[in-house]
Amino acid sequence: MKVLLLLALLAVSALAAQKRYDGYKVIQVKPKNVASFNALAKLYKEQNSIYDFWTEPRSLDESIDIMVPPTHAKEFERILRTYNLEHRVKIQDVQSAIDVSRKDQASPTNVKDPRSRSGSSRYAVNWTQYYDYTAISVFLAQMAQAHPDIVTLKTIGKTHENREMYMVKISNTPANSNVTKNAIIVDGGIHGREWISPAWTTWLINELAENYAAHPQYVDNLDWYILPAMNPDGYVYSFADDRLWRKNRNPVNGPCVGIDLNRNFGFHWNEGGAAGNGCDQTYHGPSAFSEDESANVRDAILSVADRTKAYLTIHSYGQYWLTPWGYTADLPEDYPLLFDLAQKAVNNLTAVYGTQYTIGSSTNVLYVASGGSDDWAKGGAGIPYSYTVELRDTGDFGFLLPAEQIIPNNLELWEATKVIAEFVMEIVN
Ligand code: 0X9
Ligand code: ZN
Repeated sequence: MKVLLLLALLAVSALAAQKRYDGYKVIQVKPKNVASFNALAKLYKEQNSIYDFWTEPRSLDESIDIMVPPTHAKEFERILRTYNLEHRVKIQDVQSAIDVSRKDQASPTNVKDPRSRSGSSRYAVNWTQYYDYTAISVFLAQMAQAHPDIVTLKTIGKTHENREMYMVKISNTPANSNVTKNAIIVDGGIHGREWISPAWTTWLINELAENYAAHPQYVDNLDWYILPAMNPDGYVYSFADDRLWRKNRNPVNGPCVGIDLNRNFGFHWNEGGAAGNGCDQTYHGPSAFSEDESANVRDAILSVADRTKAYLTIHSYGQYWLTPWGYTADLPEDYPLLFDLAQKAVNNLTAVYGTQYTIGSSTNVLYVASGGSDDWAKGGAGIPYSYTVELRDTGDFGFLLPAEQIIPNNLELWEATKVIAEFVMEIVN
């Protein structure tokens, strides 16, 4: 009895320590003319540490989701009135939405017995909930142990807070053979709050390894390198302290913590769409690859880049299949090829449940944002087919995507991934 009470108290105090979002609203706004677009772009540029732009200003007529704190509700209403902005409240109270989504979060992993709470499941994660970084790490070790013939777990370095970062190699090419297969890199979790992303990368590992027999061609003809969570500190912080945390946890800039790792990669770094202010959500950091996490990912990718034909970096949300470049509106020379493959992948994705994705270069579909891992993968590491994929949804839940959507999301994304895999298999060097 005493133990139960203690556990309950611990759970309550853990919740109490978390950042709260009482009275915060997510409001969808549609700028209809240049003046209102500019006003929102200015707000984004100058006050994005106050207003959290869940989606960033794109262009006229494209709606934006902005999280407005209660302290600035009046000011925001004034802006809406001044510009006569069309708007809709998407989330009435962010804290209530977070509370509802708690059921989607598996209880913290008991390190001694990570399987204790998942009951029937053989492994530490089972995609009916979102799992913490410990469970993910245990799951990776379990996969390597269960499938030593095809799964190799490699540590690629440590995070700022000293957590291990992992890369999973899925391959049945014997180490001593001189066969060289084309490779695909898939990574996820660069932004802490985008939980659906590691929920996909772990599923993909399971699909390739555990379900190998259902489709052996994808492993027989390719090597896969999967980095399931590129920002472990941010992910852990999002679980334990602040559900909506995006950046890493390096306190490099005075009172404000964190660098946006997807502005820290070294290809046209700091050439637009990245903030110089450390308090901003898109702070690019003091220099390219200044962060342990981005430097580790860079080195891991470079170690296999020569054989790698496709790079998929998985984010949420918005349902976009994006090509480089993110630093300029110019298109890469081979854009028609990238677009064509993306189109085939998205067609197969949509065929599953009708989910629509928008395809295009990230600057043209979204906004300029330099220092992204996708741009560097193509421009720096020379991987031709580099894509950022923004998963479900289009903003009904945003980052708080209910866990019951994990499996449908993954099943449709698997169809798209198979298209990429089949294409990469056929590329002759
Ligand atoms: O802004 C980002 O980093 C990505 N969107 S998110 O809402 N998940 O943060 C898009 C990145 C697209 N790629 C580049 N701009 N290079
Ligand atoms: Zn993201």
